[in-house]
Amino acid sequence: MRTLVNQLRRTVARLTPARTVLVAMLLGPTAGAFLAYGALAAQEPNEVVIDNFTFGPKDLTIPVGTTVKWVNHDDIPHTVVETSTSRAFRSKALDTDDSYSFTFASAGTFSYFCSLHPQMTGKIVVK
Ligand SMILES: [Cu+2]
Repeated sequence: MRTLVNQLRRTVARLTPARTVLVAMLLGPTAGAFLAYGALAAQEPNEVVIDNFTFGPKDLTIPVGTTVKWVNHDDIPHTVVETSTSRAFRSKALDTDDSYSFTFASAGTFSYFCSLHPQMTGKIVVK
């Protein structure tokens, strides 16, 4: 089922959101629900979505060498800044739908926060 959903997602990725909803309705309730979900909440592996002042997933565990991508879905800017004084990574202010990517070349635990809203925190564990 997952593979089917992914295939549908790839097909749907070329359509506009309005058309996706139309296709979803034509396909019937079950497939349509999956498709609509995919269109609205498509999230890649190793992607952290910023939504409603929250990093999601808040904690992410990845192998060494993985690139993590943060995407801002809020309508106000956010940043992604590693907490330690070495600031292993630090994004600029991300506007709506802007993204920031960082490749983790070494193992460790990397806590981060949004420098504009320091109560927003997350963690990447690299193994
Ligand atoms: Cu923020």
